[in-house]
Amino acid sequence: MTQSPPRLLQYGKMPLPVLDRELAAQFDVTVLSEQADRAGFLAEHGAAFEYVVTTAAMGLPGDVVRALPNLKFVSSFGVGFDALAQASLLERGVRVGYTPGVLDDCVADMAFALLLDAARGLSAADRFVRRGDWSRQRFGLQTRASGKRLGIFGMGRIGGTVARRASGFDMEVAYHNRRPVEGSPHLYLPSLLALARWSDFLVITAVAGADTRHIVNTEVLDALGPQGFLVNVARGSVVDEAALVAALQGGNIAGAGLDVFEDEPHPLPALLALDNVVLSPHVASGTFETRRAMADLVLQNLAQCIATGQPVTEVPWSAEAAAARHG
Ligand code: 8YV
Repeated sequence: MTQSPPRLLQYGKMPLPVLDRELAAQFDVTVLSEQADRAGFLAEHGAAFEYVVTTAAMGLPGDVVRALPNLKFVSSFGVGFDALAQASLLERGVRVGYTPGVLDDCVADMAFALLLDAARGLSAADRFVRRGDWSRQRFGLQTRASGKRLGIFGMGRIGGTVARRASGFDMEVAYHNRRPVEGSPHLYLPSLLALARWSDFLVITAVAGADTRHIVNTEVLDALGPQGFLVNVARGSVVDEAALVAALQGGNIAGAGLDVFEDEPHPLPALLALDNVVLSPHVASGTFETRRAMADLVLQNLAQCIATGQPVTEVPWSAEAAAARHG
């Protein structure tokens, strides 16, 4: 007799349909978001699931974790883990896999795309041509990017990849992190404020969490100054979006490029009316190649965790949180 495939709770649809199909081919899948009565379904069937798949964007709330008494492993599609219910997962000793490394290049590429677009007004220029304005007037002069100062807040894998891109643009790089990165050739500045003061372009690649929430505030934006540009490819929560709107409206900074927002998919309406900000719908990792690599890692993490109890790439919860881990 053939063994039946393990049951898998998919929190919602994956960002690439082929992964939905691959999961359905290997597991007995239930998609929670497709259940009319989510709480009722969990109350009745929660104990049947040991494995869950979700994404960094969808996350996994504590009430779902608590409704799955036999949960052993969560495989998350994405590198961010701020939307996963850390306390409930750690308390229950649930292992969590995620997809670091494979998206660094595409996220860094997107940081540069936003930086160049914001500096050179590319999206605004595109609108200008399409409106037919070119036959009536000249497009205004923009800001040079090459040779300028690039500040990176969060010098992890993605920050380091952004720094490598910068050398092709002859940019000087400095960064701020919780602590200096050993062996980094770049200037370490002791605070985000000092980094903002130093930077022409400030790129945010920091991990989101309670300690970085709204850390890019009015004071930091004022320090970046009227010639400065902000680029955010991390999480919307790191930037006080209302303060950013005020800074863009008042000319306190020159412009911004944003892939992430505080309340996705709802950027503050005031942002939509501004020509000095470039908006993209949280797609920094959204290439065929990178999403495929992320999908592969989601599947590998599941397979290895089922076989050995240990994912290939496990979420590095903070040291304090891990120390409090039970089980
Ligand atoms: C994901 C992301 O594509 O990896 C992350 O943390 O935010 C994105 O790369 C997204 O979460 C998938 O839904």
